[in-house]
Amino acid sequence: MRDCDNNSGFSTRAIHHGYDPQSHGGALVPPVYQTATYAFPSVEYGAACFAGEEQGHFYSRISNPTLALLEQRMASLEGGEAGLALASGMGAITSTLWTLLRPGDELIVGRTLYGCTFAFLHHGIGEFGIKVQHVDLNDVQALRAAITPKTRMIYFESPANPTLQLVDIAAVVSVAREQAILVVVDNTFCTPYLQRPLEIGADLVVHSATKYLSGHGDITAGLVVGRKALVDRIRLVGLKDMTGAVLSPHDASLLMRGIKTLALRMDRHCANAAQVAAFLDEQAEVELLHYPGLPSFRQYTLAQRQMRLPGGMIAFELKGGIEAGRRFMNALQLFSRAVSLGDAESLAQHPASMTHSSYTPQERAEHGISEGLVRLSVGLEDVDDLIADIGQALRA
Ligand code: 7XF
Repeated sequence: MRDCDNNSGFSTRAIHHGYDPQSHGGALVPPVYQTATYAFPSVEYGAACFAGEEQGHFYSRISNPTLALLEQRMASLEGGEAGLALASGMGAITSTLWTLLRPGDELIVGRTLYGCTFAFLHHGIGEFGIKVQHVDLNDVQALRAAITPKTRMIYFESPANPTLQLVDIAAVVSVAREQAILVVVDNTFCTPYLQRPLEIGADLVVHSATKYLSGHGDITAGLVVGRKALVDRIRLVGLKDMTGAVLSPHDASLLMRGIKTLALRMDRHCANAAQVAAFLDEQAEVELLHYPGLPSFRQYTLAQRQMRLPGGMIAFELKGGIEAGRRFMNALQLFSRAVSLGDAESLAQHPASMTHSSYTPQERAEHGISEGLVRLSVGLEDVDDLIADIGQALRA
């Protein structure tokens, strides 16, 4: 085994953790185990695998060596005991919630969430006897008041998609611990390079690995990381029986390739976004600007404490509202008009008509998503070119 353990640095683990080329014919890059099933040496061995008495792989909907390496590596990067790879972020979220919640349970969630997570809660699991309650999680009094003996889980994003509002993870964990309530954090916007909720006391982290983790916009993938007992249950119930949202071995390999450069890319995303945000802050056309790295950001102090760097996402509104936002977006030449985030390419999208169109207009208003909001995923291009593009689009 190479000299890489959980005490090695973040990028060293992102590149080496869990893999020894000498155990694989010297192959520098981990092989892709492109197989759906596994040959058993005996009937007894196969039966023991199915009974959980043997640890071997027996069917790729449940486990696969390529995914196992990715899972182990991500667990190390998040500071968790175990990981589970899935076919998408929604696969990770739905497999987790279907596994850990029962009819009659109550679920407390953050005020603002990604559109399909919101849809799953209200039109999916919420219709199966689970009560879903949105709470401003930065109001500890309100959180305490919302908790009942049936509260099983608190679930949130920080920063939230698309408003970038933060949740004080330590404060939520301290309330949840008093009552043995699970805390699940969607860490998609940060990745473990910027924020590690498990180290603050959360029970599970979920990811859309479609975003920064893979980093190149060429796969959809999801991850769950946390305590082994919980992750094992999500694998054997949520993934195996309820969603079947298994990641392909080839996509697991692409995801590991992306993770190797995560720290480098995140540093650049954050540096570029900080300069784009500073530029937007000076423009007369900009009415409201949300970027955790600006001193004017309402939760700037929390951002400084909780996130290593302020991230690559920016949300803003123009003085002319939705119409001005539309004109601005249509005039962009270097930024692509596209949903998703965390790619090398800079992206601009309109949450109300795109990522958060599964909310009704009234729901968007209640959850703090204004109709004119524009969301930028600042990519890895030269920042002067990005600023020039935004400048010309604002004048258009
Ligand atoms: O199933 P996916 O891999 O697309 O991940 C779902 C998901 C989960 N959590 C957060 C915080 C997310 O942002 C997403 C996906 N969001 C994309 C976006 O906001 O652009 C989806 C494009 S519709």
